[in-house]
Amino acid sequence: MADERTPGPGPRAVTRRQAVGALGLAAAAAGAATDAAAQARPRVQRGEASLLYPHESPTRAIRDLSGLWRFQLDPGDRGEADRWFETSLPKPRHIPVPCSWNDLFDDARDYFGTAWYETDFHLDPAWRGRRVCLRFGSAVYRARVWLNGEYLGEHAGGHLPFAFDVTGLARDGAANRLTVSVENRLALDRVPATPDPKTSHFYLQDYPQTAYDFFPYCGLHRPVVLVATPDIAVQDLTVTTGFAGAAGVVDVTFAVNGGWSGPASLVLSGGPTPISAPVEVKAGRGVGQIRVPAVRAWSPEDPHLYRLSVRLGGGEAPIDEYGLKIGVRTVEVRGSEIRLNGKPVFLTGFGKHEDFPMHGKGLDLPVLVRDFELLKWIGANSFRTSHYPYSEEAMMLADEYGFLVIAETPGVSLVFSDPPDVIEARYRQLERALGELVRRDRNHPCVIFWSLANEPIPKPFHTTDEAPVGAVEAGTQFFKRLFARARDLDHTRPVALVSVQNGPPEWVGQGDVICTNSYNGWYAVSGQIDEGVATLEREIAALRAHHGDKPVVFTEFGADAVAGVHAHPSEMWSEEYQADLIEAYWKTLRRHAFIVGAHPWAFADFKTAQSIMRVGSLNQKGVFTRDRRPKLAATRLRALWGSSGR
Ligand code: GCB
Repeated sequence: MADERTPGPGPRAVTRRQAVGALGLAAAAAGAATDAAAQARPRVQRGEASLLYPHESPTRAIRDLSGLWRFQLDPGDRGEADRWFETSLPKPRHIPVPCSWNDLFDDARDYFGTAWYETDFHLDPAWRGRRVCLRFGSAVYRARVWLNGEYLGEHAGGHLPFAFDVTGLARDGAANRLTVSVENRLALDRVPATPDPKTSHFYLQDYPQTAYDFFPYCGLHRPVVLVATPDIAVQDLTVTTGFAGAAGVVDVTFAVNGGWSGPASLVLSGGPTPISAPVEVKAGRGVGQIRVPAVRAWSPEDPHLYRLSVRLGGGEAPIDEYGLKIGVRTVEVRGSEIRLNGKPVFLTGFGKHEDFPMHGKGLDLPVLVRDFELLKWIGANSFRTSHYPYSEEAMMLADEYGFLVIAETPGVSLVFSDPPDVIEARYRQLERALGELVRRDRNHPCVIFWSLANEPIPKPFHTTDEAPVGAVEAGTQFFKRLFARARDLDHTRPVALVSVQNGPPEWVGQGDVICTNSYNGWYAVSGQIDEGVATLEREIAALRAHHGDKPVVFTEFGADAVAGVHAHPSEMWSEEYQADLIEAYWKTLRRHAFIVGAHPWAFADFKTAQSIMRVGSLNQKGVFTRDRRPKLAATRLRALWGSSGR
């Protein structure tokens, strides 16, 4: 959520009175004819912005501000002191939004400081008298926002939406200037963190040095939109689903701003006939239930979605209407099984990345659709949002395609040999991100469990340091708190974290599902697939010994393959070696009933920092190339996963 408490140096705090006053001035400027109508309506006061995905409805409209914005790097951090938000950027160039800045400008590829974005917009005159919010899909890492020179607030962490109520601040009948500073310093106390070369002794240097294995793309990565709603509107919504015999049960809780009370209704369509249920909203809270006879349960085989609308008011024309697509399904862990709608599932699929040349991590709808088509082609039923929350568009499309999604926080490569105050700062950031993630994605049927972190480690990889005494215990306590928080936020889904080579068991064992990454035949026992498999068998036995009958998912395994490199007999870096190793892993994992998922790493090659480990600054463990051409492993997997295509 946008943090509006941090005041900007210089910008004035906006009080509610000023906001209302601004609307009054704008209305005067707009002319006498419209004045009469505007004044007949009650004035809308600024309040808290809703984070709900901005779907349009008969009462709601959006304006997408995507396009070419003005952009300026600020290596000397002059912008705030020189009040660029009050004037205009002194020497701007053009940048597309959404997009990462790194692949566009030669001087910006390795720029990890502050950059400024600016655009202008006019409000739709039809929006007069309505609540207007400004919503960002995500900004990596920290964004500070001004509208017409007024400071709105900031958001840190990236990958998740934030919004501001700009009612009255956005001028009606005149141009508005929106200014955003985005800063992405690679820092020790952030999530994800960058290790401090002064305190860690690396035997492998990367540039830029990160603790994680993907390029730290930065910028306004997802759409920025204006949302117009009625003054009284649905503010937040939680949907949970279950079954009662052949019927589906849809429980809905929603919040209405301003503590509103009054009649409302829920309407579910997508079955033979629409079903509605009345709800009495009291003090801003509505609770209702819909029973769906002969329900079509959501599953990968039949990803049927119903449309749920919440309508406020008792008359013909709703005061507000908010609608979204939902699926009716249950997820649970029973013994060694993950059950979807009561039946065990086996997860085939991959860890992925949001990554493509030029766009970087910017929302790229063509790539998104192509990826999902290829996932279907290869016979995947699932993927993990490694190693951060993906776009809301990706989650909606996963609902439509019927993919089972392991939704991951940005908690990648947390290192527990770092100082306690640093670990605590990361905890606070990660807990905040987890809350934002659950709030954003909890209504998606595709999300089958949460992953709280990927590969937390007692000491950084590629260092000669010893893990200090207490590092494992520090992690145990950290994850105790985080698991408790996750279960508190959502009691309807399992929670896990993804470990590497099984460990430490005290951390991963707190999960409902045991997830592990395993690189025998590559980083360990390099070049020897048979030996790698023997080591894998020992790992599997150890997992069983540590974690009883909990279900296990192998969330990563694989090998780099440079497309076009061949070898017989197969050897490392060739397409054959990658395909053989993945096949050997797959066959081994399938022999153990408590292993309920196998995700080779990765779906496609992706950009990384420069290092002697990464030819062409790419991780080449993709079974598709970065431009999505299949390697030998893709056709091998397609045969193993028995895909019939689409
Ligand atoms: C891992 C990480 C992943 C890396 C991968 C690799 O264990 O989770 O982010 O890209 O290994 O290829 O090294």
